[in-house]
Amino acid sequence: MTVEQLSQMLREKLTSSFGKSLEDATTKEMFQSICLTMKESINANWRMTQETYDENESKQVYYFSMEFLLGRLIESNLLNMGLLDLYKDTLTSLGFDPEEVFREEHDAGLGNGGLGRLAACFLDSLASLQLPGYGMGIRYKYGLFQQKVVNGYQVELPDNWLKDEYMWETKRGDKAIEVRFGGTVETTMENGHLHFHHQDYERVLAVPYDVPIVGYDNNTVNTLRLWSAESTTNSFHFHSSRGHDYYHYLDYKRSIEKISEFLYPDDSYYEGKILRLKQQYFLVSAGLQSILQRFKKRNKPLAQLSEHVVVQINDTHPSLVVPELMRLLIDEEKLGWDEAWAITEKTVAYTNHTTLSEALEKWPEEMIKTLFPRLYLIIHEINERFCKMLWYDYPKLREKISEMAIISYEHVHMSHLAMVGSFSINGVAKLHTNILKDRVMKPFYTVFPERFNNKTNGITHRRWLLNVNPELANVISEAIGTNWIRTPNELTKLLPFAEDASFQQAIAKVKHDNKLKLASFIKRHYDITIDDHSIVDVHIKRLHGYKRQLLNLFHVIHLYNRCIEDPYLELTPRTFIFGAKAAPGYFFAKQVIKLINAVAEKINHHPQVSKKIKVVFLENYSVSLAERIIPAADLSEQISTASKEASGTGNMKLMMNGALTIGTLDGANVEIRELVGDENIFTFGLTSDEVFRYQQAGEYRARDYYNNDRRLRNVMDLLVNQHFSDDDVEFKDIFYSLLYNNDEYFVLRDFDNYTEAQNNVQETYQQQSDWLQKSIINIAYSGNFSSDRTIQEYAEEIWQIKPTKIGNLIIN
Ligand code: 26W
Repeated sequence: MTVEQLSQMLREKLTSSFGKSLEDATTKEMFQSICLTMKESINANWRMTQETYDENESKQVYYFSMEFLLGRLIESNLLNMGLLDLYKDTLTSLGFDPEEVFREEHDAGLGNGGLGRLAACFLDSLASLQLPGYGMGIRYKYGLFQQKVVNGYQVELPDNWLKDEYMWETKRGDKAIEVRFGGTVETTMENGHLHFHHQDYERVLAVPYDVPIVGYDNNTVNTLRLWSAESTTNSFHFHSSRGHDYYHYLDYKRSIEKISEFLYPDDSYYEGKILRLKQQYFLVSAGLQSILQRFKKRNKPLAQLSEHVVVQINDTHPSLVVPELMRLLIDEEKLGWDEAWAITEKTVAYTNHTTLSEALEKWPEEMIKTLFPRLYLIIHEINERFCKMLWYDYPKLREKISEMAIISYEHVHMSHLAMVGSFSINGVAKLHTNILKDRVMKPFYTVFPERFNNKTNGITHRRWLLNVNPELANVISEAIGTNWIRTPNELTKLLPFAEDASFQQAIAKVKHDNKLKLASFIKRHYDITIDDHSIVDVHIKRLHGYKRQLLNLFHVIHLYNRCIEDPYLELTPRTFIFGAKAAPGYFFAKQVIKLINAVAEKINHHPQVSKKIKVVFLENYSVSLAERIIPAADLSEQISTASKEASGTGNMKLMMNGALTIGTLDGANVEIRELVGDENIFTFGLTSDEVFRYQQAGEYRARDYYNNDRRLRNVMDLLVNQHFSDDDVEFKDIFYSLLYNNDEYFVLRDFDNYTEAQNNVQETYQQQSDWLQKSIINIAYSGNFSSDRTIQEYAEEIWQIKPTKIGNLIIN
C-alpha cells in the first residue's frame, strides 16, 4: 500500500464513521479511523487463525491470569503487521503528529506490575511464534488506579479506561456463560452413584470481550478473552406493580457487576477480600466452561482433553481451576473421580511468581464453603486423598503433613492446591526456582520432583526494543542485518562491535537523542531541567520495601551531603529518576514516595547541588511511561534484597536498551551477570544465602550499622530533624522501621556496598569508551531475555504445543 492509498482509505473512514472530512477530524477521530481500517485486515486473519486451529485440531494453551498489563496496542499491532512506518508517514503527510494520534489510545492497565506485564509479553510471543495460545482474563471496568502526586503524596484516582470505546475489543454476547455463586449442595444416591445438586445459587452472566493478538509478520491472530460480569436478563420480570422490586433488581444488578468492576491494586500482598475471591472464581469458571464447549466440538472423548488443551495458571490466583475442572467433569460430564482427577492433573500447570510469605494466598475455609459449596467438597476430598497418600507413601514426611495439607488451620492454601493439581510447577528465574525447591516448597519437591522446572522470564523485544527505540534498532540492523528481529539471540553478533569506536559513537548518539527527548518531556510536565549529559539513573517498578527504593534514596541523600560538605566535589552529573505506584493501603511505601519527593524538592532547588544532581519522581508509572523512560536510561537499578525478587523483567528491558545494571545477586540479575560477565554489571550486597543465614540465626543488628557508619547516620538523621519536612513526625516511621523494627530488608547492611558500587559506576562512566563497550555487550546478550525464548521453552517443555502456520488470505 502507498501513502496515497492509505490516505484515501483514512479519508473514507473518517467520512463513513464520523461524517468528517480530514480537515475537521480530531486526533481522536483519526485514531479511531486507523483502528477501524486495521481491524478489517486483523479480523479476516483472526477468523482464519481460529478456523485453522480447529481444523488441525491443534493443541492449545490457555493462559489464565487475573492480570494482563497490555499498555497501548496500536503501535505494536502496526509494527507486527508491518505497517508502522507506512502509517507514520501517512499521518505526517496528512498533517497529523503520529505520536499524538497514537496517544489517543488509553493504556489498558489491567495489571499491577511484573506478573501482568509478563502475561502481555507472553501473548505477543505466542502469536509471533505461531503458537496456538489463548489469554483468559477479566475485563475490569477500572484498571490499576491513576497516580497523582499532590504535595509529594500519592493520590489515587480511578482509571476509567473504557470511557471512550476500547477499539480493539469485540463483544461476544452469543458466547456468554453462566457462573454460579453461593447456594447449597444436596446429595442423592442414583443407581448406586452419589449425585450432587447445586441449588439456590446466584447466577452471574460472564460475557466475553475478545481482543485480537497480532503476531509479528505472520498471519496469526490469537485471542485474549476478557470476561465481564453482567446480570442475567431473565432474572427479573417487570410484572410487579410494586416499585421496590425494581429497586431490588437494581441492587442485585449492581452487586453482580461489581465482580468485574476493578482490579485489586495489591502487588505481592494478599488481602482476604471476598470480592477478590469472587473475581478469581468468575474467571476460572467462565474460562473453563468456554474451553470445554470448544473442545466438545472436536468430538473427542474427555479422556483426551489434555492432548488438546493445557491450562497455565499465572500464580495461584486462578488455582480454583483445579476443583472447578473436577466439578465440571464429575457433575456435568458424569465422569468418576479417578477419571476426572487423571484428566485434571494432566491439564493444569502452575507458575509461581513470588516467595514472599505475605503474598501467599490462603483463603478462610468458611469463605470458600459459603461462596462455592460444591467446590469446597471437592477441595476437601482432594486434600483427604493427598494427605492419605503422604501418610502411606512418604512415612518420612508424616510430621510435615499438617504443613503440606491443602486445608489447615481453617484455611485453604492455594499454592498447595495448585501444586497437587498440576503436572508442572515452575519458577521464573534459576535462583528463584532453586529457592522454591530447596526452601519454600521443599517437601513438595520431595514428593513431586518431576513437576518442578524453571522458565526464566523474558520480554518481547518487538515492543521493548524495536518499537520503543527504533533508532537503536536501526543502528543494530546497520551493523548486523535484521535477522536478530526474528532470532533475537543473533544480537550476540554485536559482540565484535563492542570496541569499535564508530559503532560506539552511533550507540552514544542514540542514547543522547533519547535523553534529549526524555529531558524535554520532563521539562514540559515538571518544569525541571535535566542535564542531557548526566548519568540517567533509573529506578522504575512498584514501590515495595523489598525493592529498596529507600536504599537508592539513601545514596542520593549521601551524595547531597557530600556536595554540601565539599562545594568543590567532582561529581559526574546524575539524574535520578523514580517511577512507582504504592498499593493504596501500604503506608510505608507511601511514605517513601513522599520522602523521594521531599528530597527531590530540596535538591532540585539547591543552587549548588542541583547543578550536579537532579531527582525526578515521574507520576503515574505505567507501560506507556516506561516506554518513554527506558530508551534514555544509562543505569538500571535492580537492588532488591537478595532472594526476594523472583525474577524482575524491568532489568531485561533496560539492558536491552543499553543500560548497565547496578544490582544484587537476585532474580534474573544472576543470569544477566552469567551472560555479560562480572565486569559488565555492577553487583553488590548480601547474597540470598547470606540473607537466609542472617534470618535463621537472627543475628542482624541494624542499629550497629547506624552507630558505626557516620555517612549512614548523617543520612538517616535528616529524616527526623525536619530537614526534608516541617512536620517533625513525617518520616519517623521510616526511621523507626529501620532502627526499631530492625530493617527487614537489610538497607543499612547493604548501604556501604551499594555506595561503593555507585562509585564504580561513576568512575566507569567517566571512561566513556569503556562504558559504551559494556553497554554494547549488554545489548548483545539481551536476546536471551526475549520472551520468544521463554515461550519456546514453555511450548516444548511444558505445553507440548507446536507452531501452526496460518495461510495467506487473498483479499480482493
Ligand atoms: C494476592 C496479591 C498478590 C498480587 C500479585 C500476590 C502476588 C502477586 C504477584 C505474584 C506479584 C508479582 O507481580 N510478582 C512478580 O512477577 C514477575 C513476573 O514473573 C517477576 O518478574 C517479579 O520478580 C515478581 O515480583
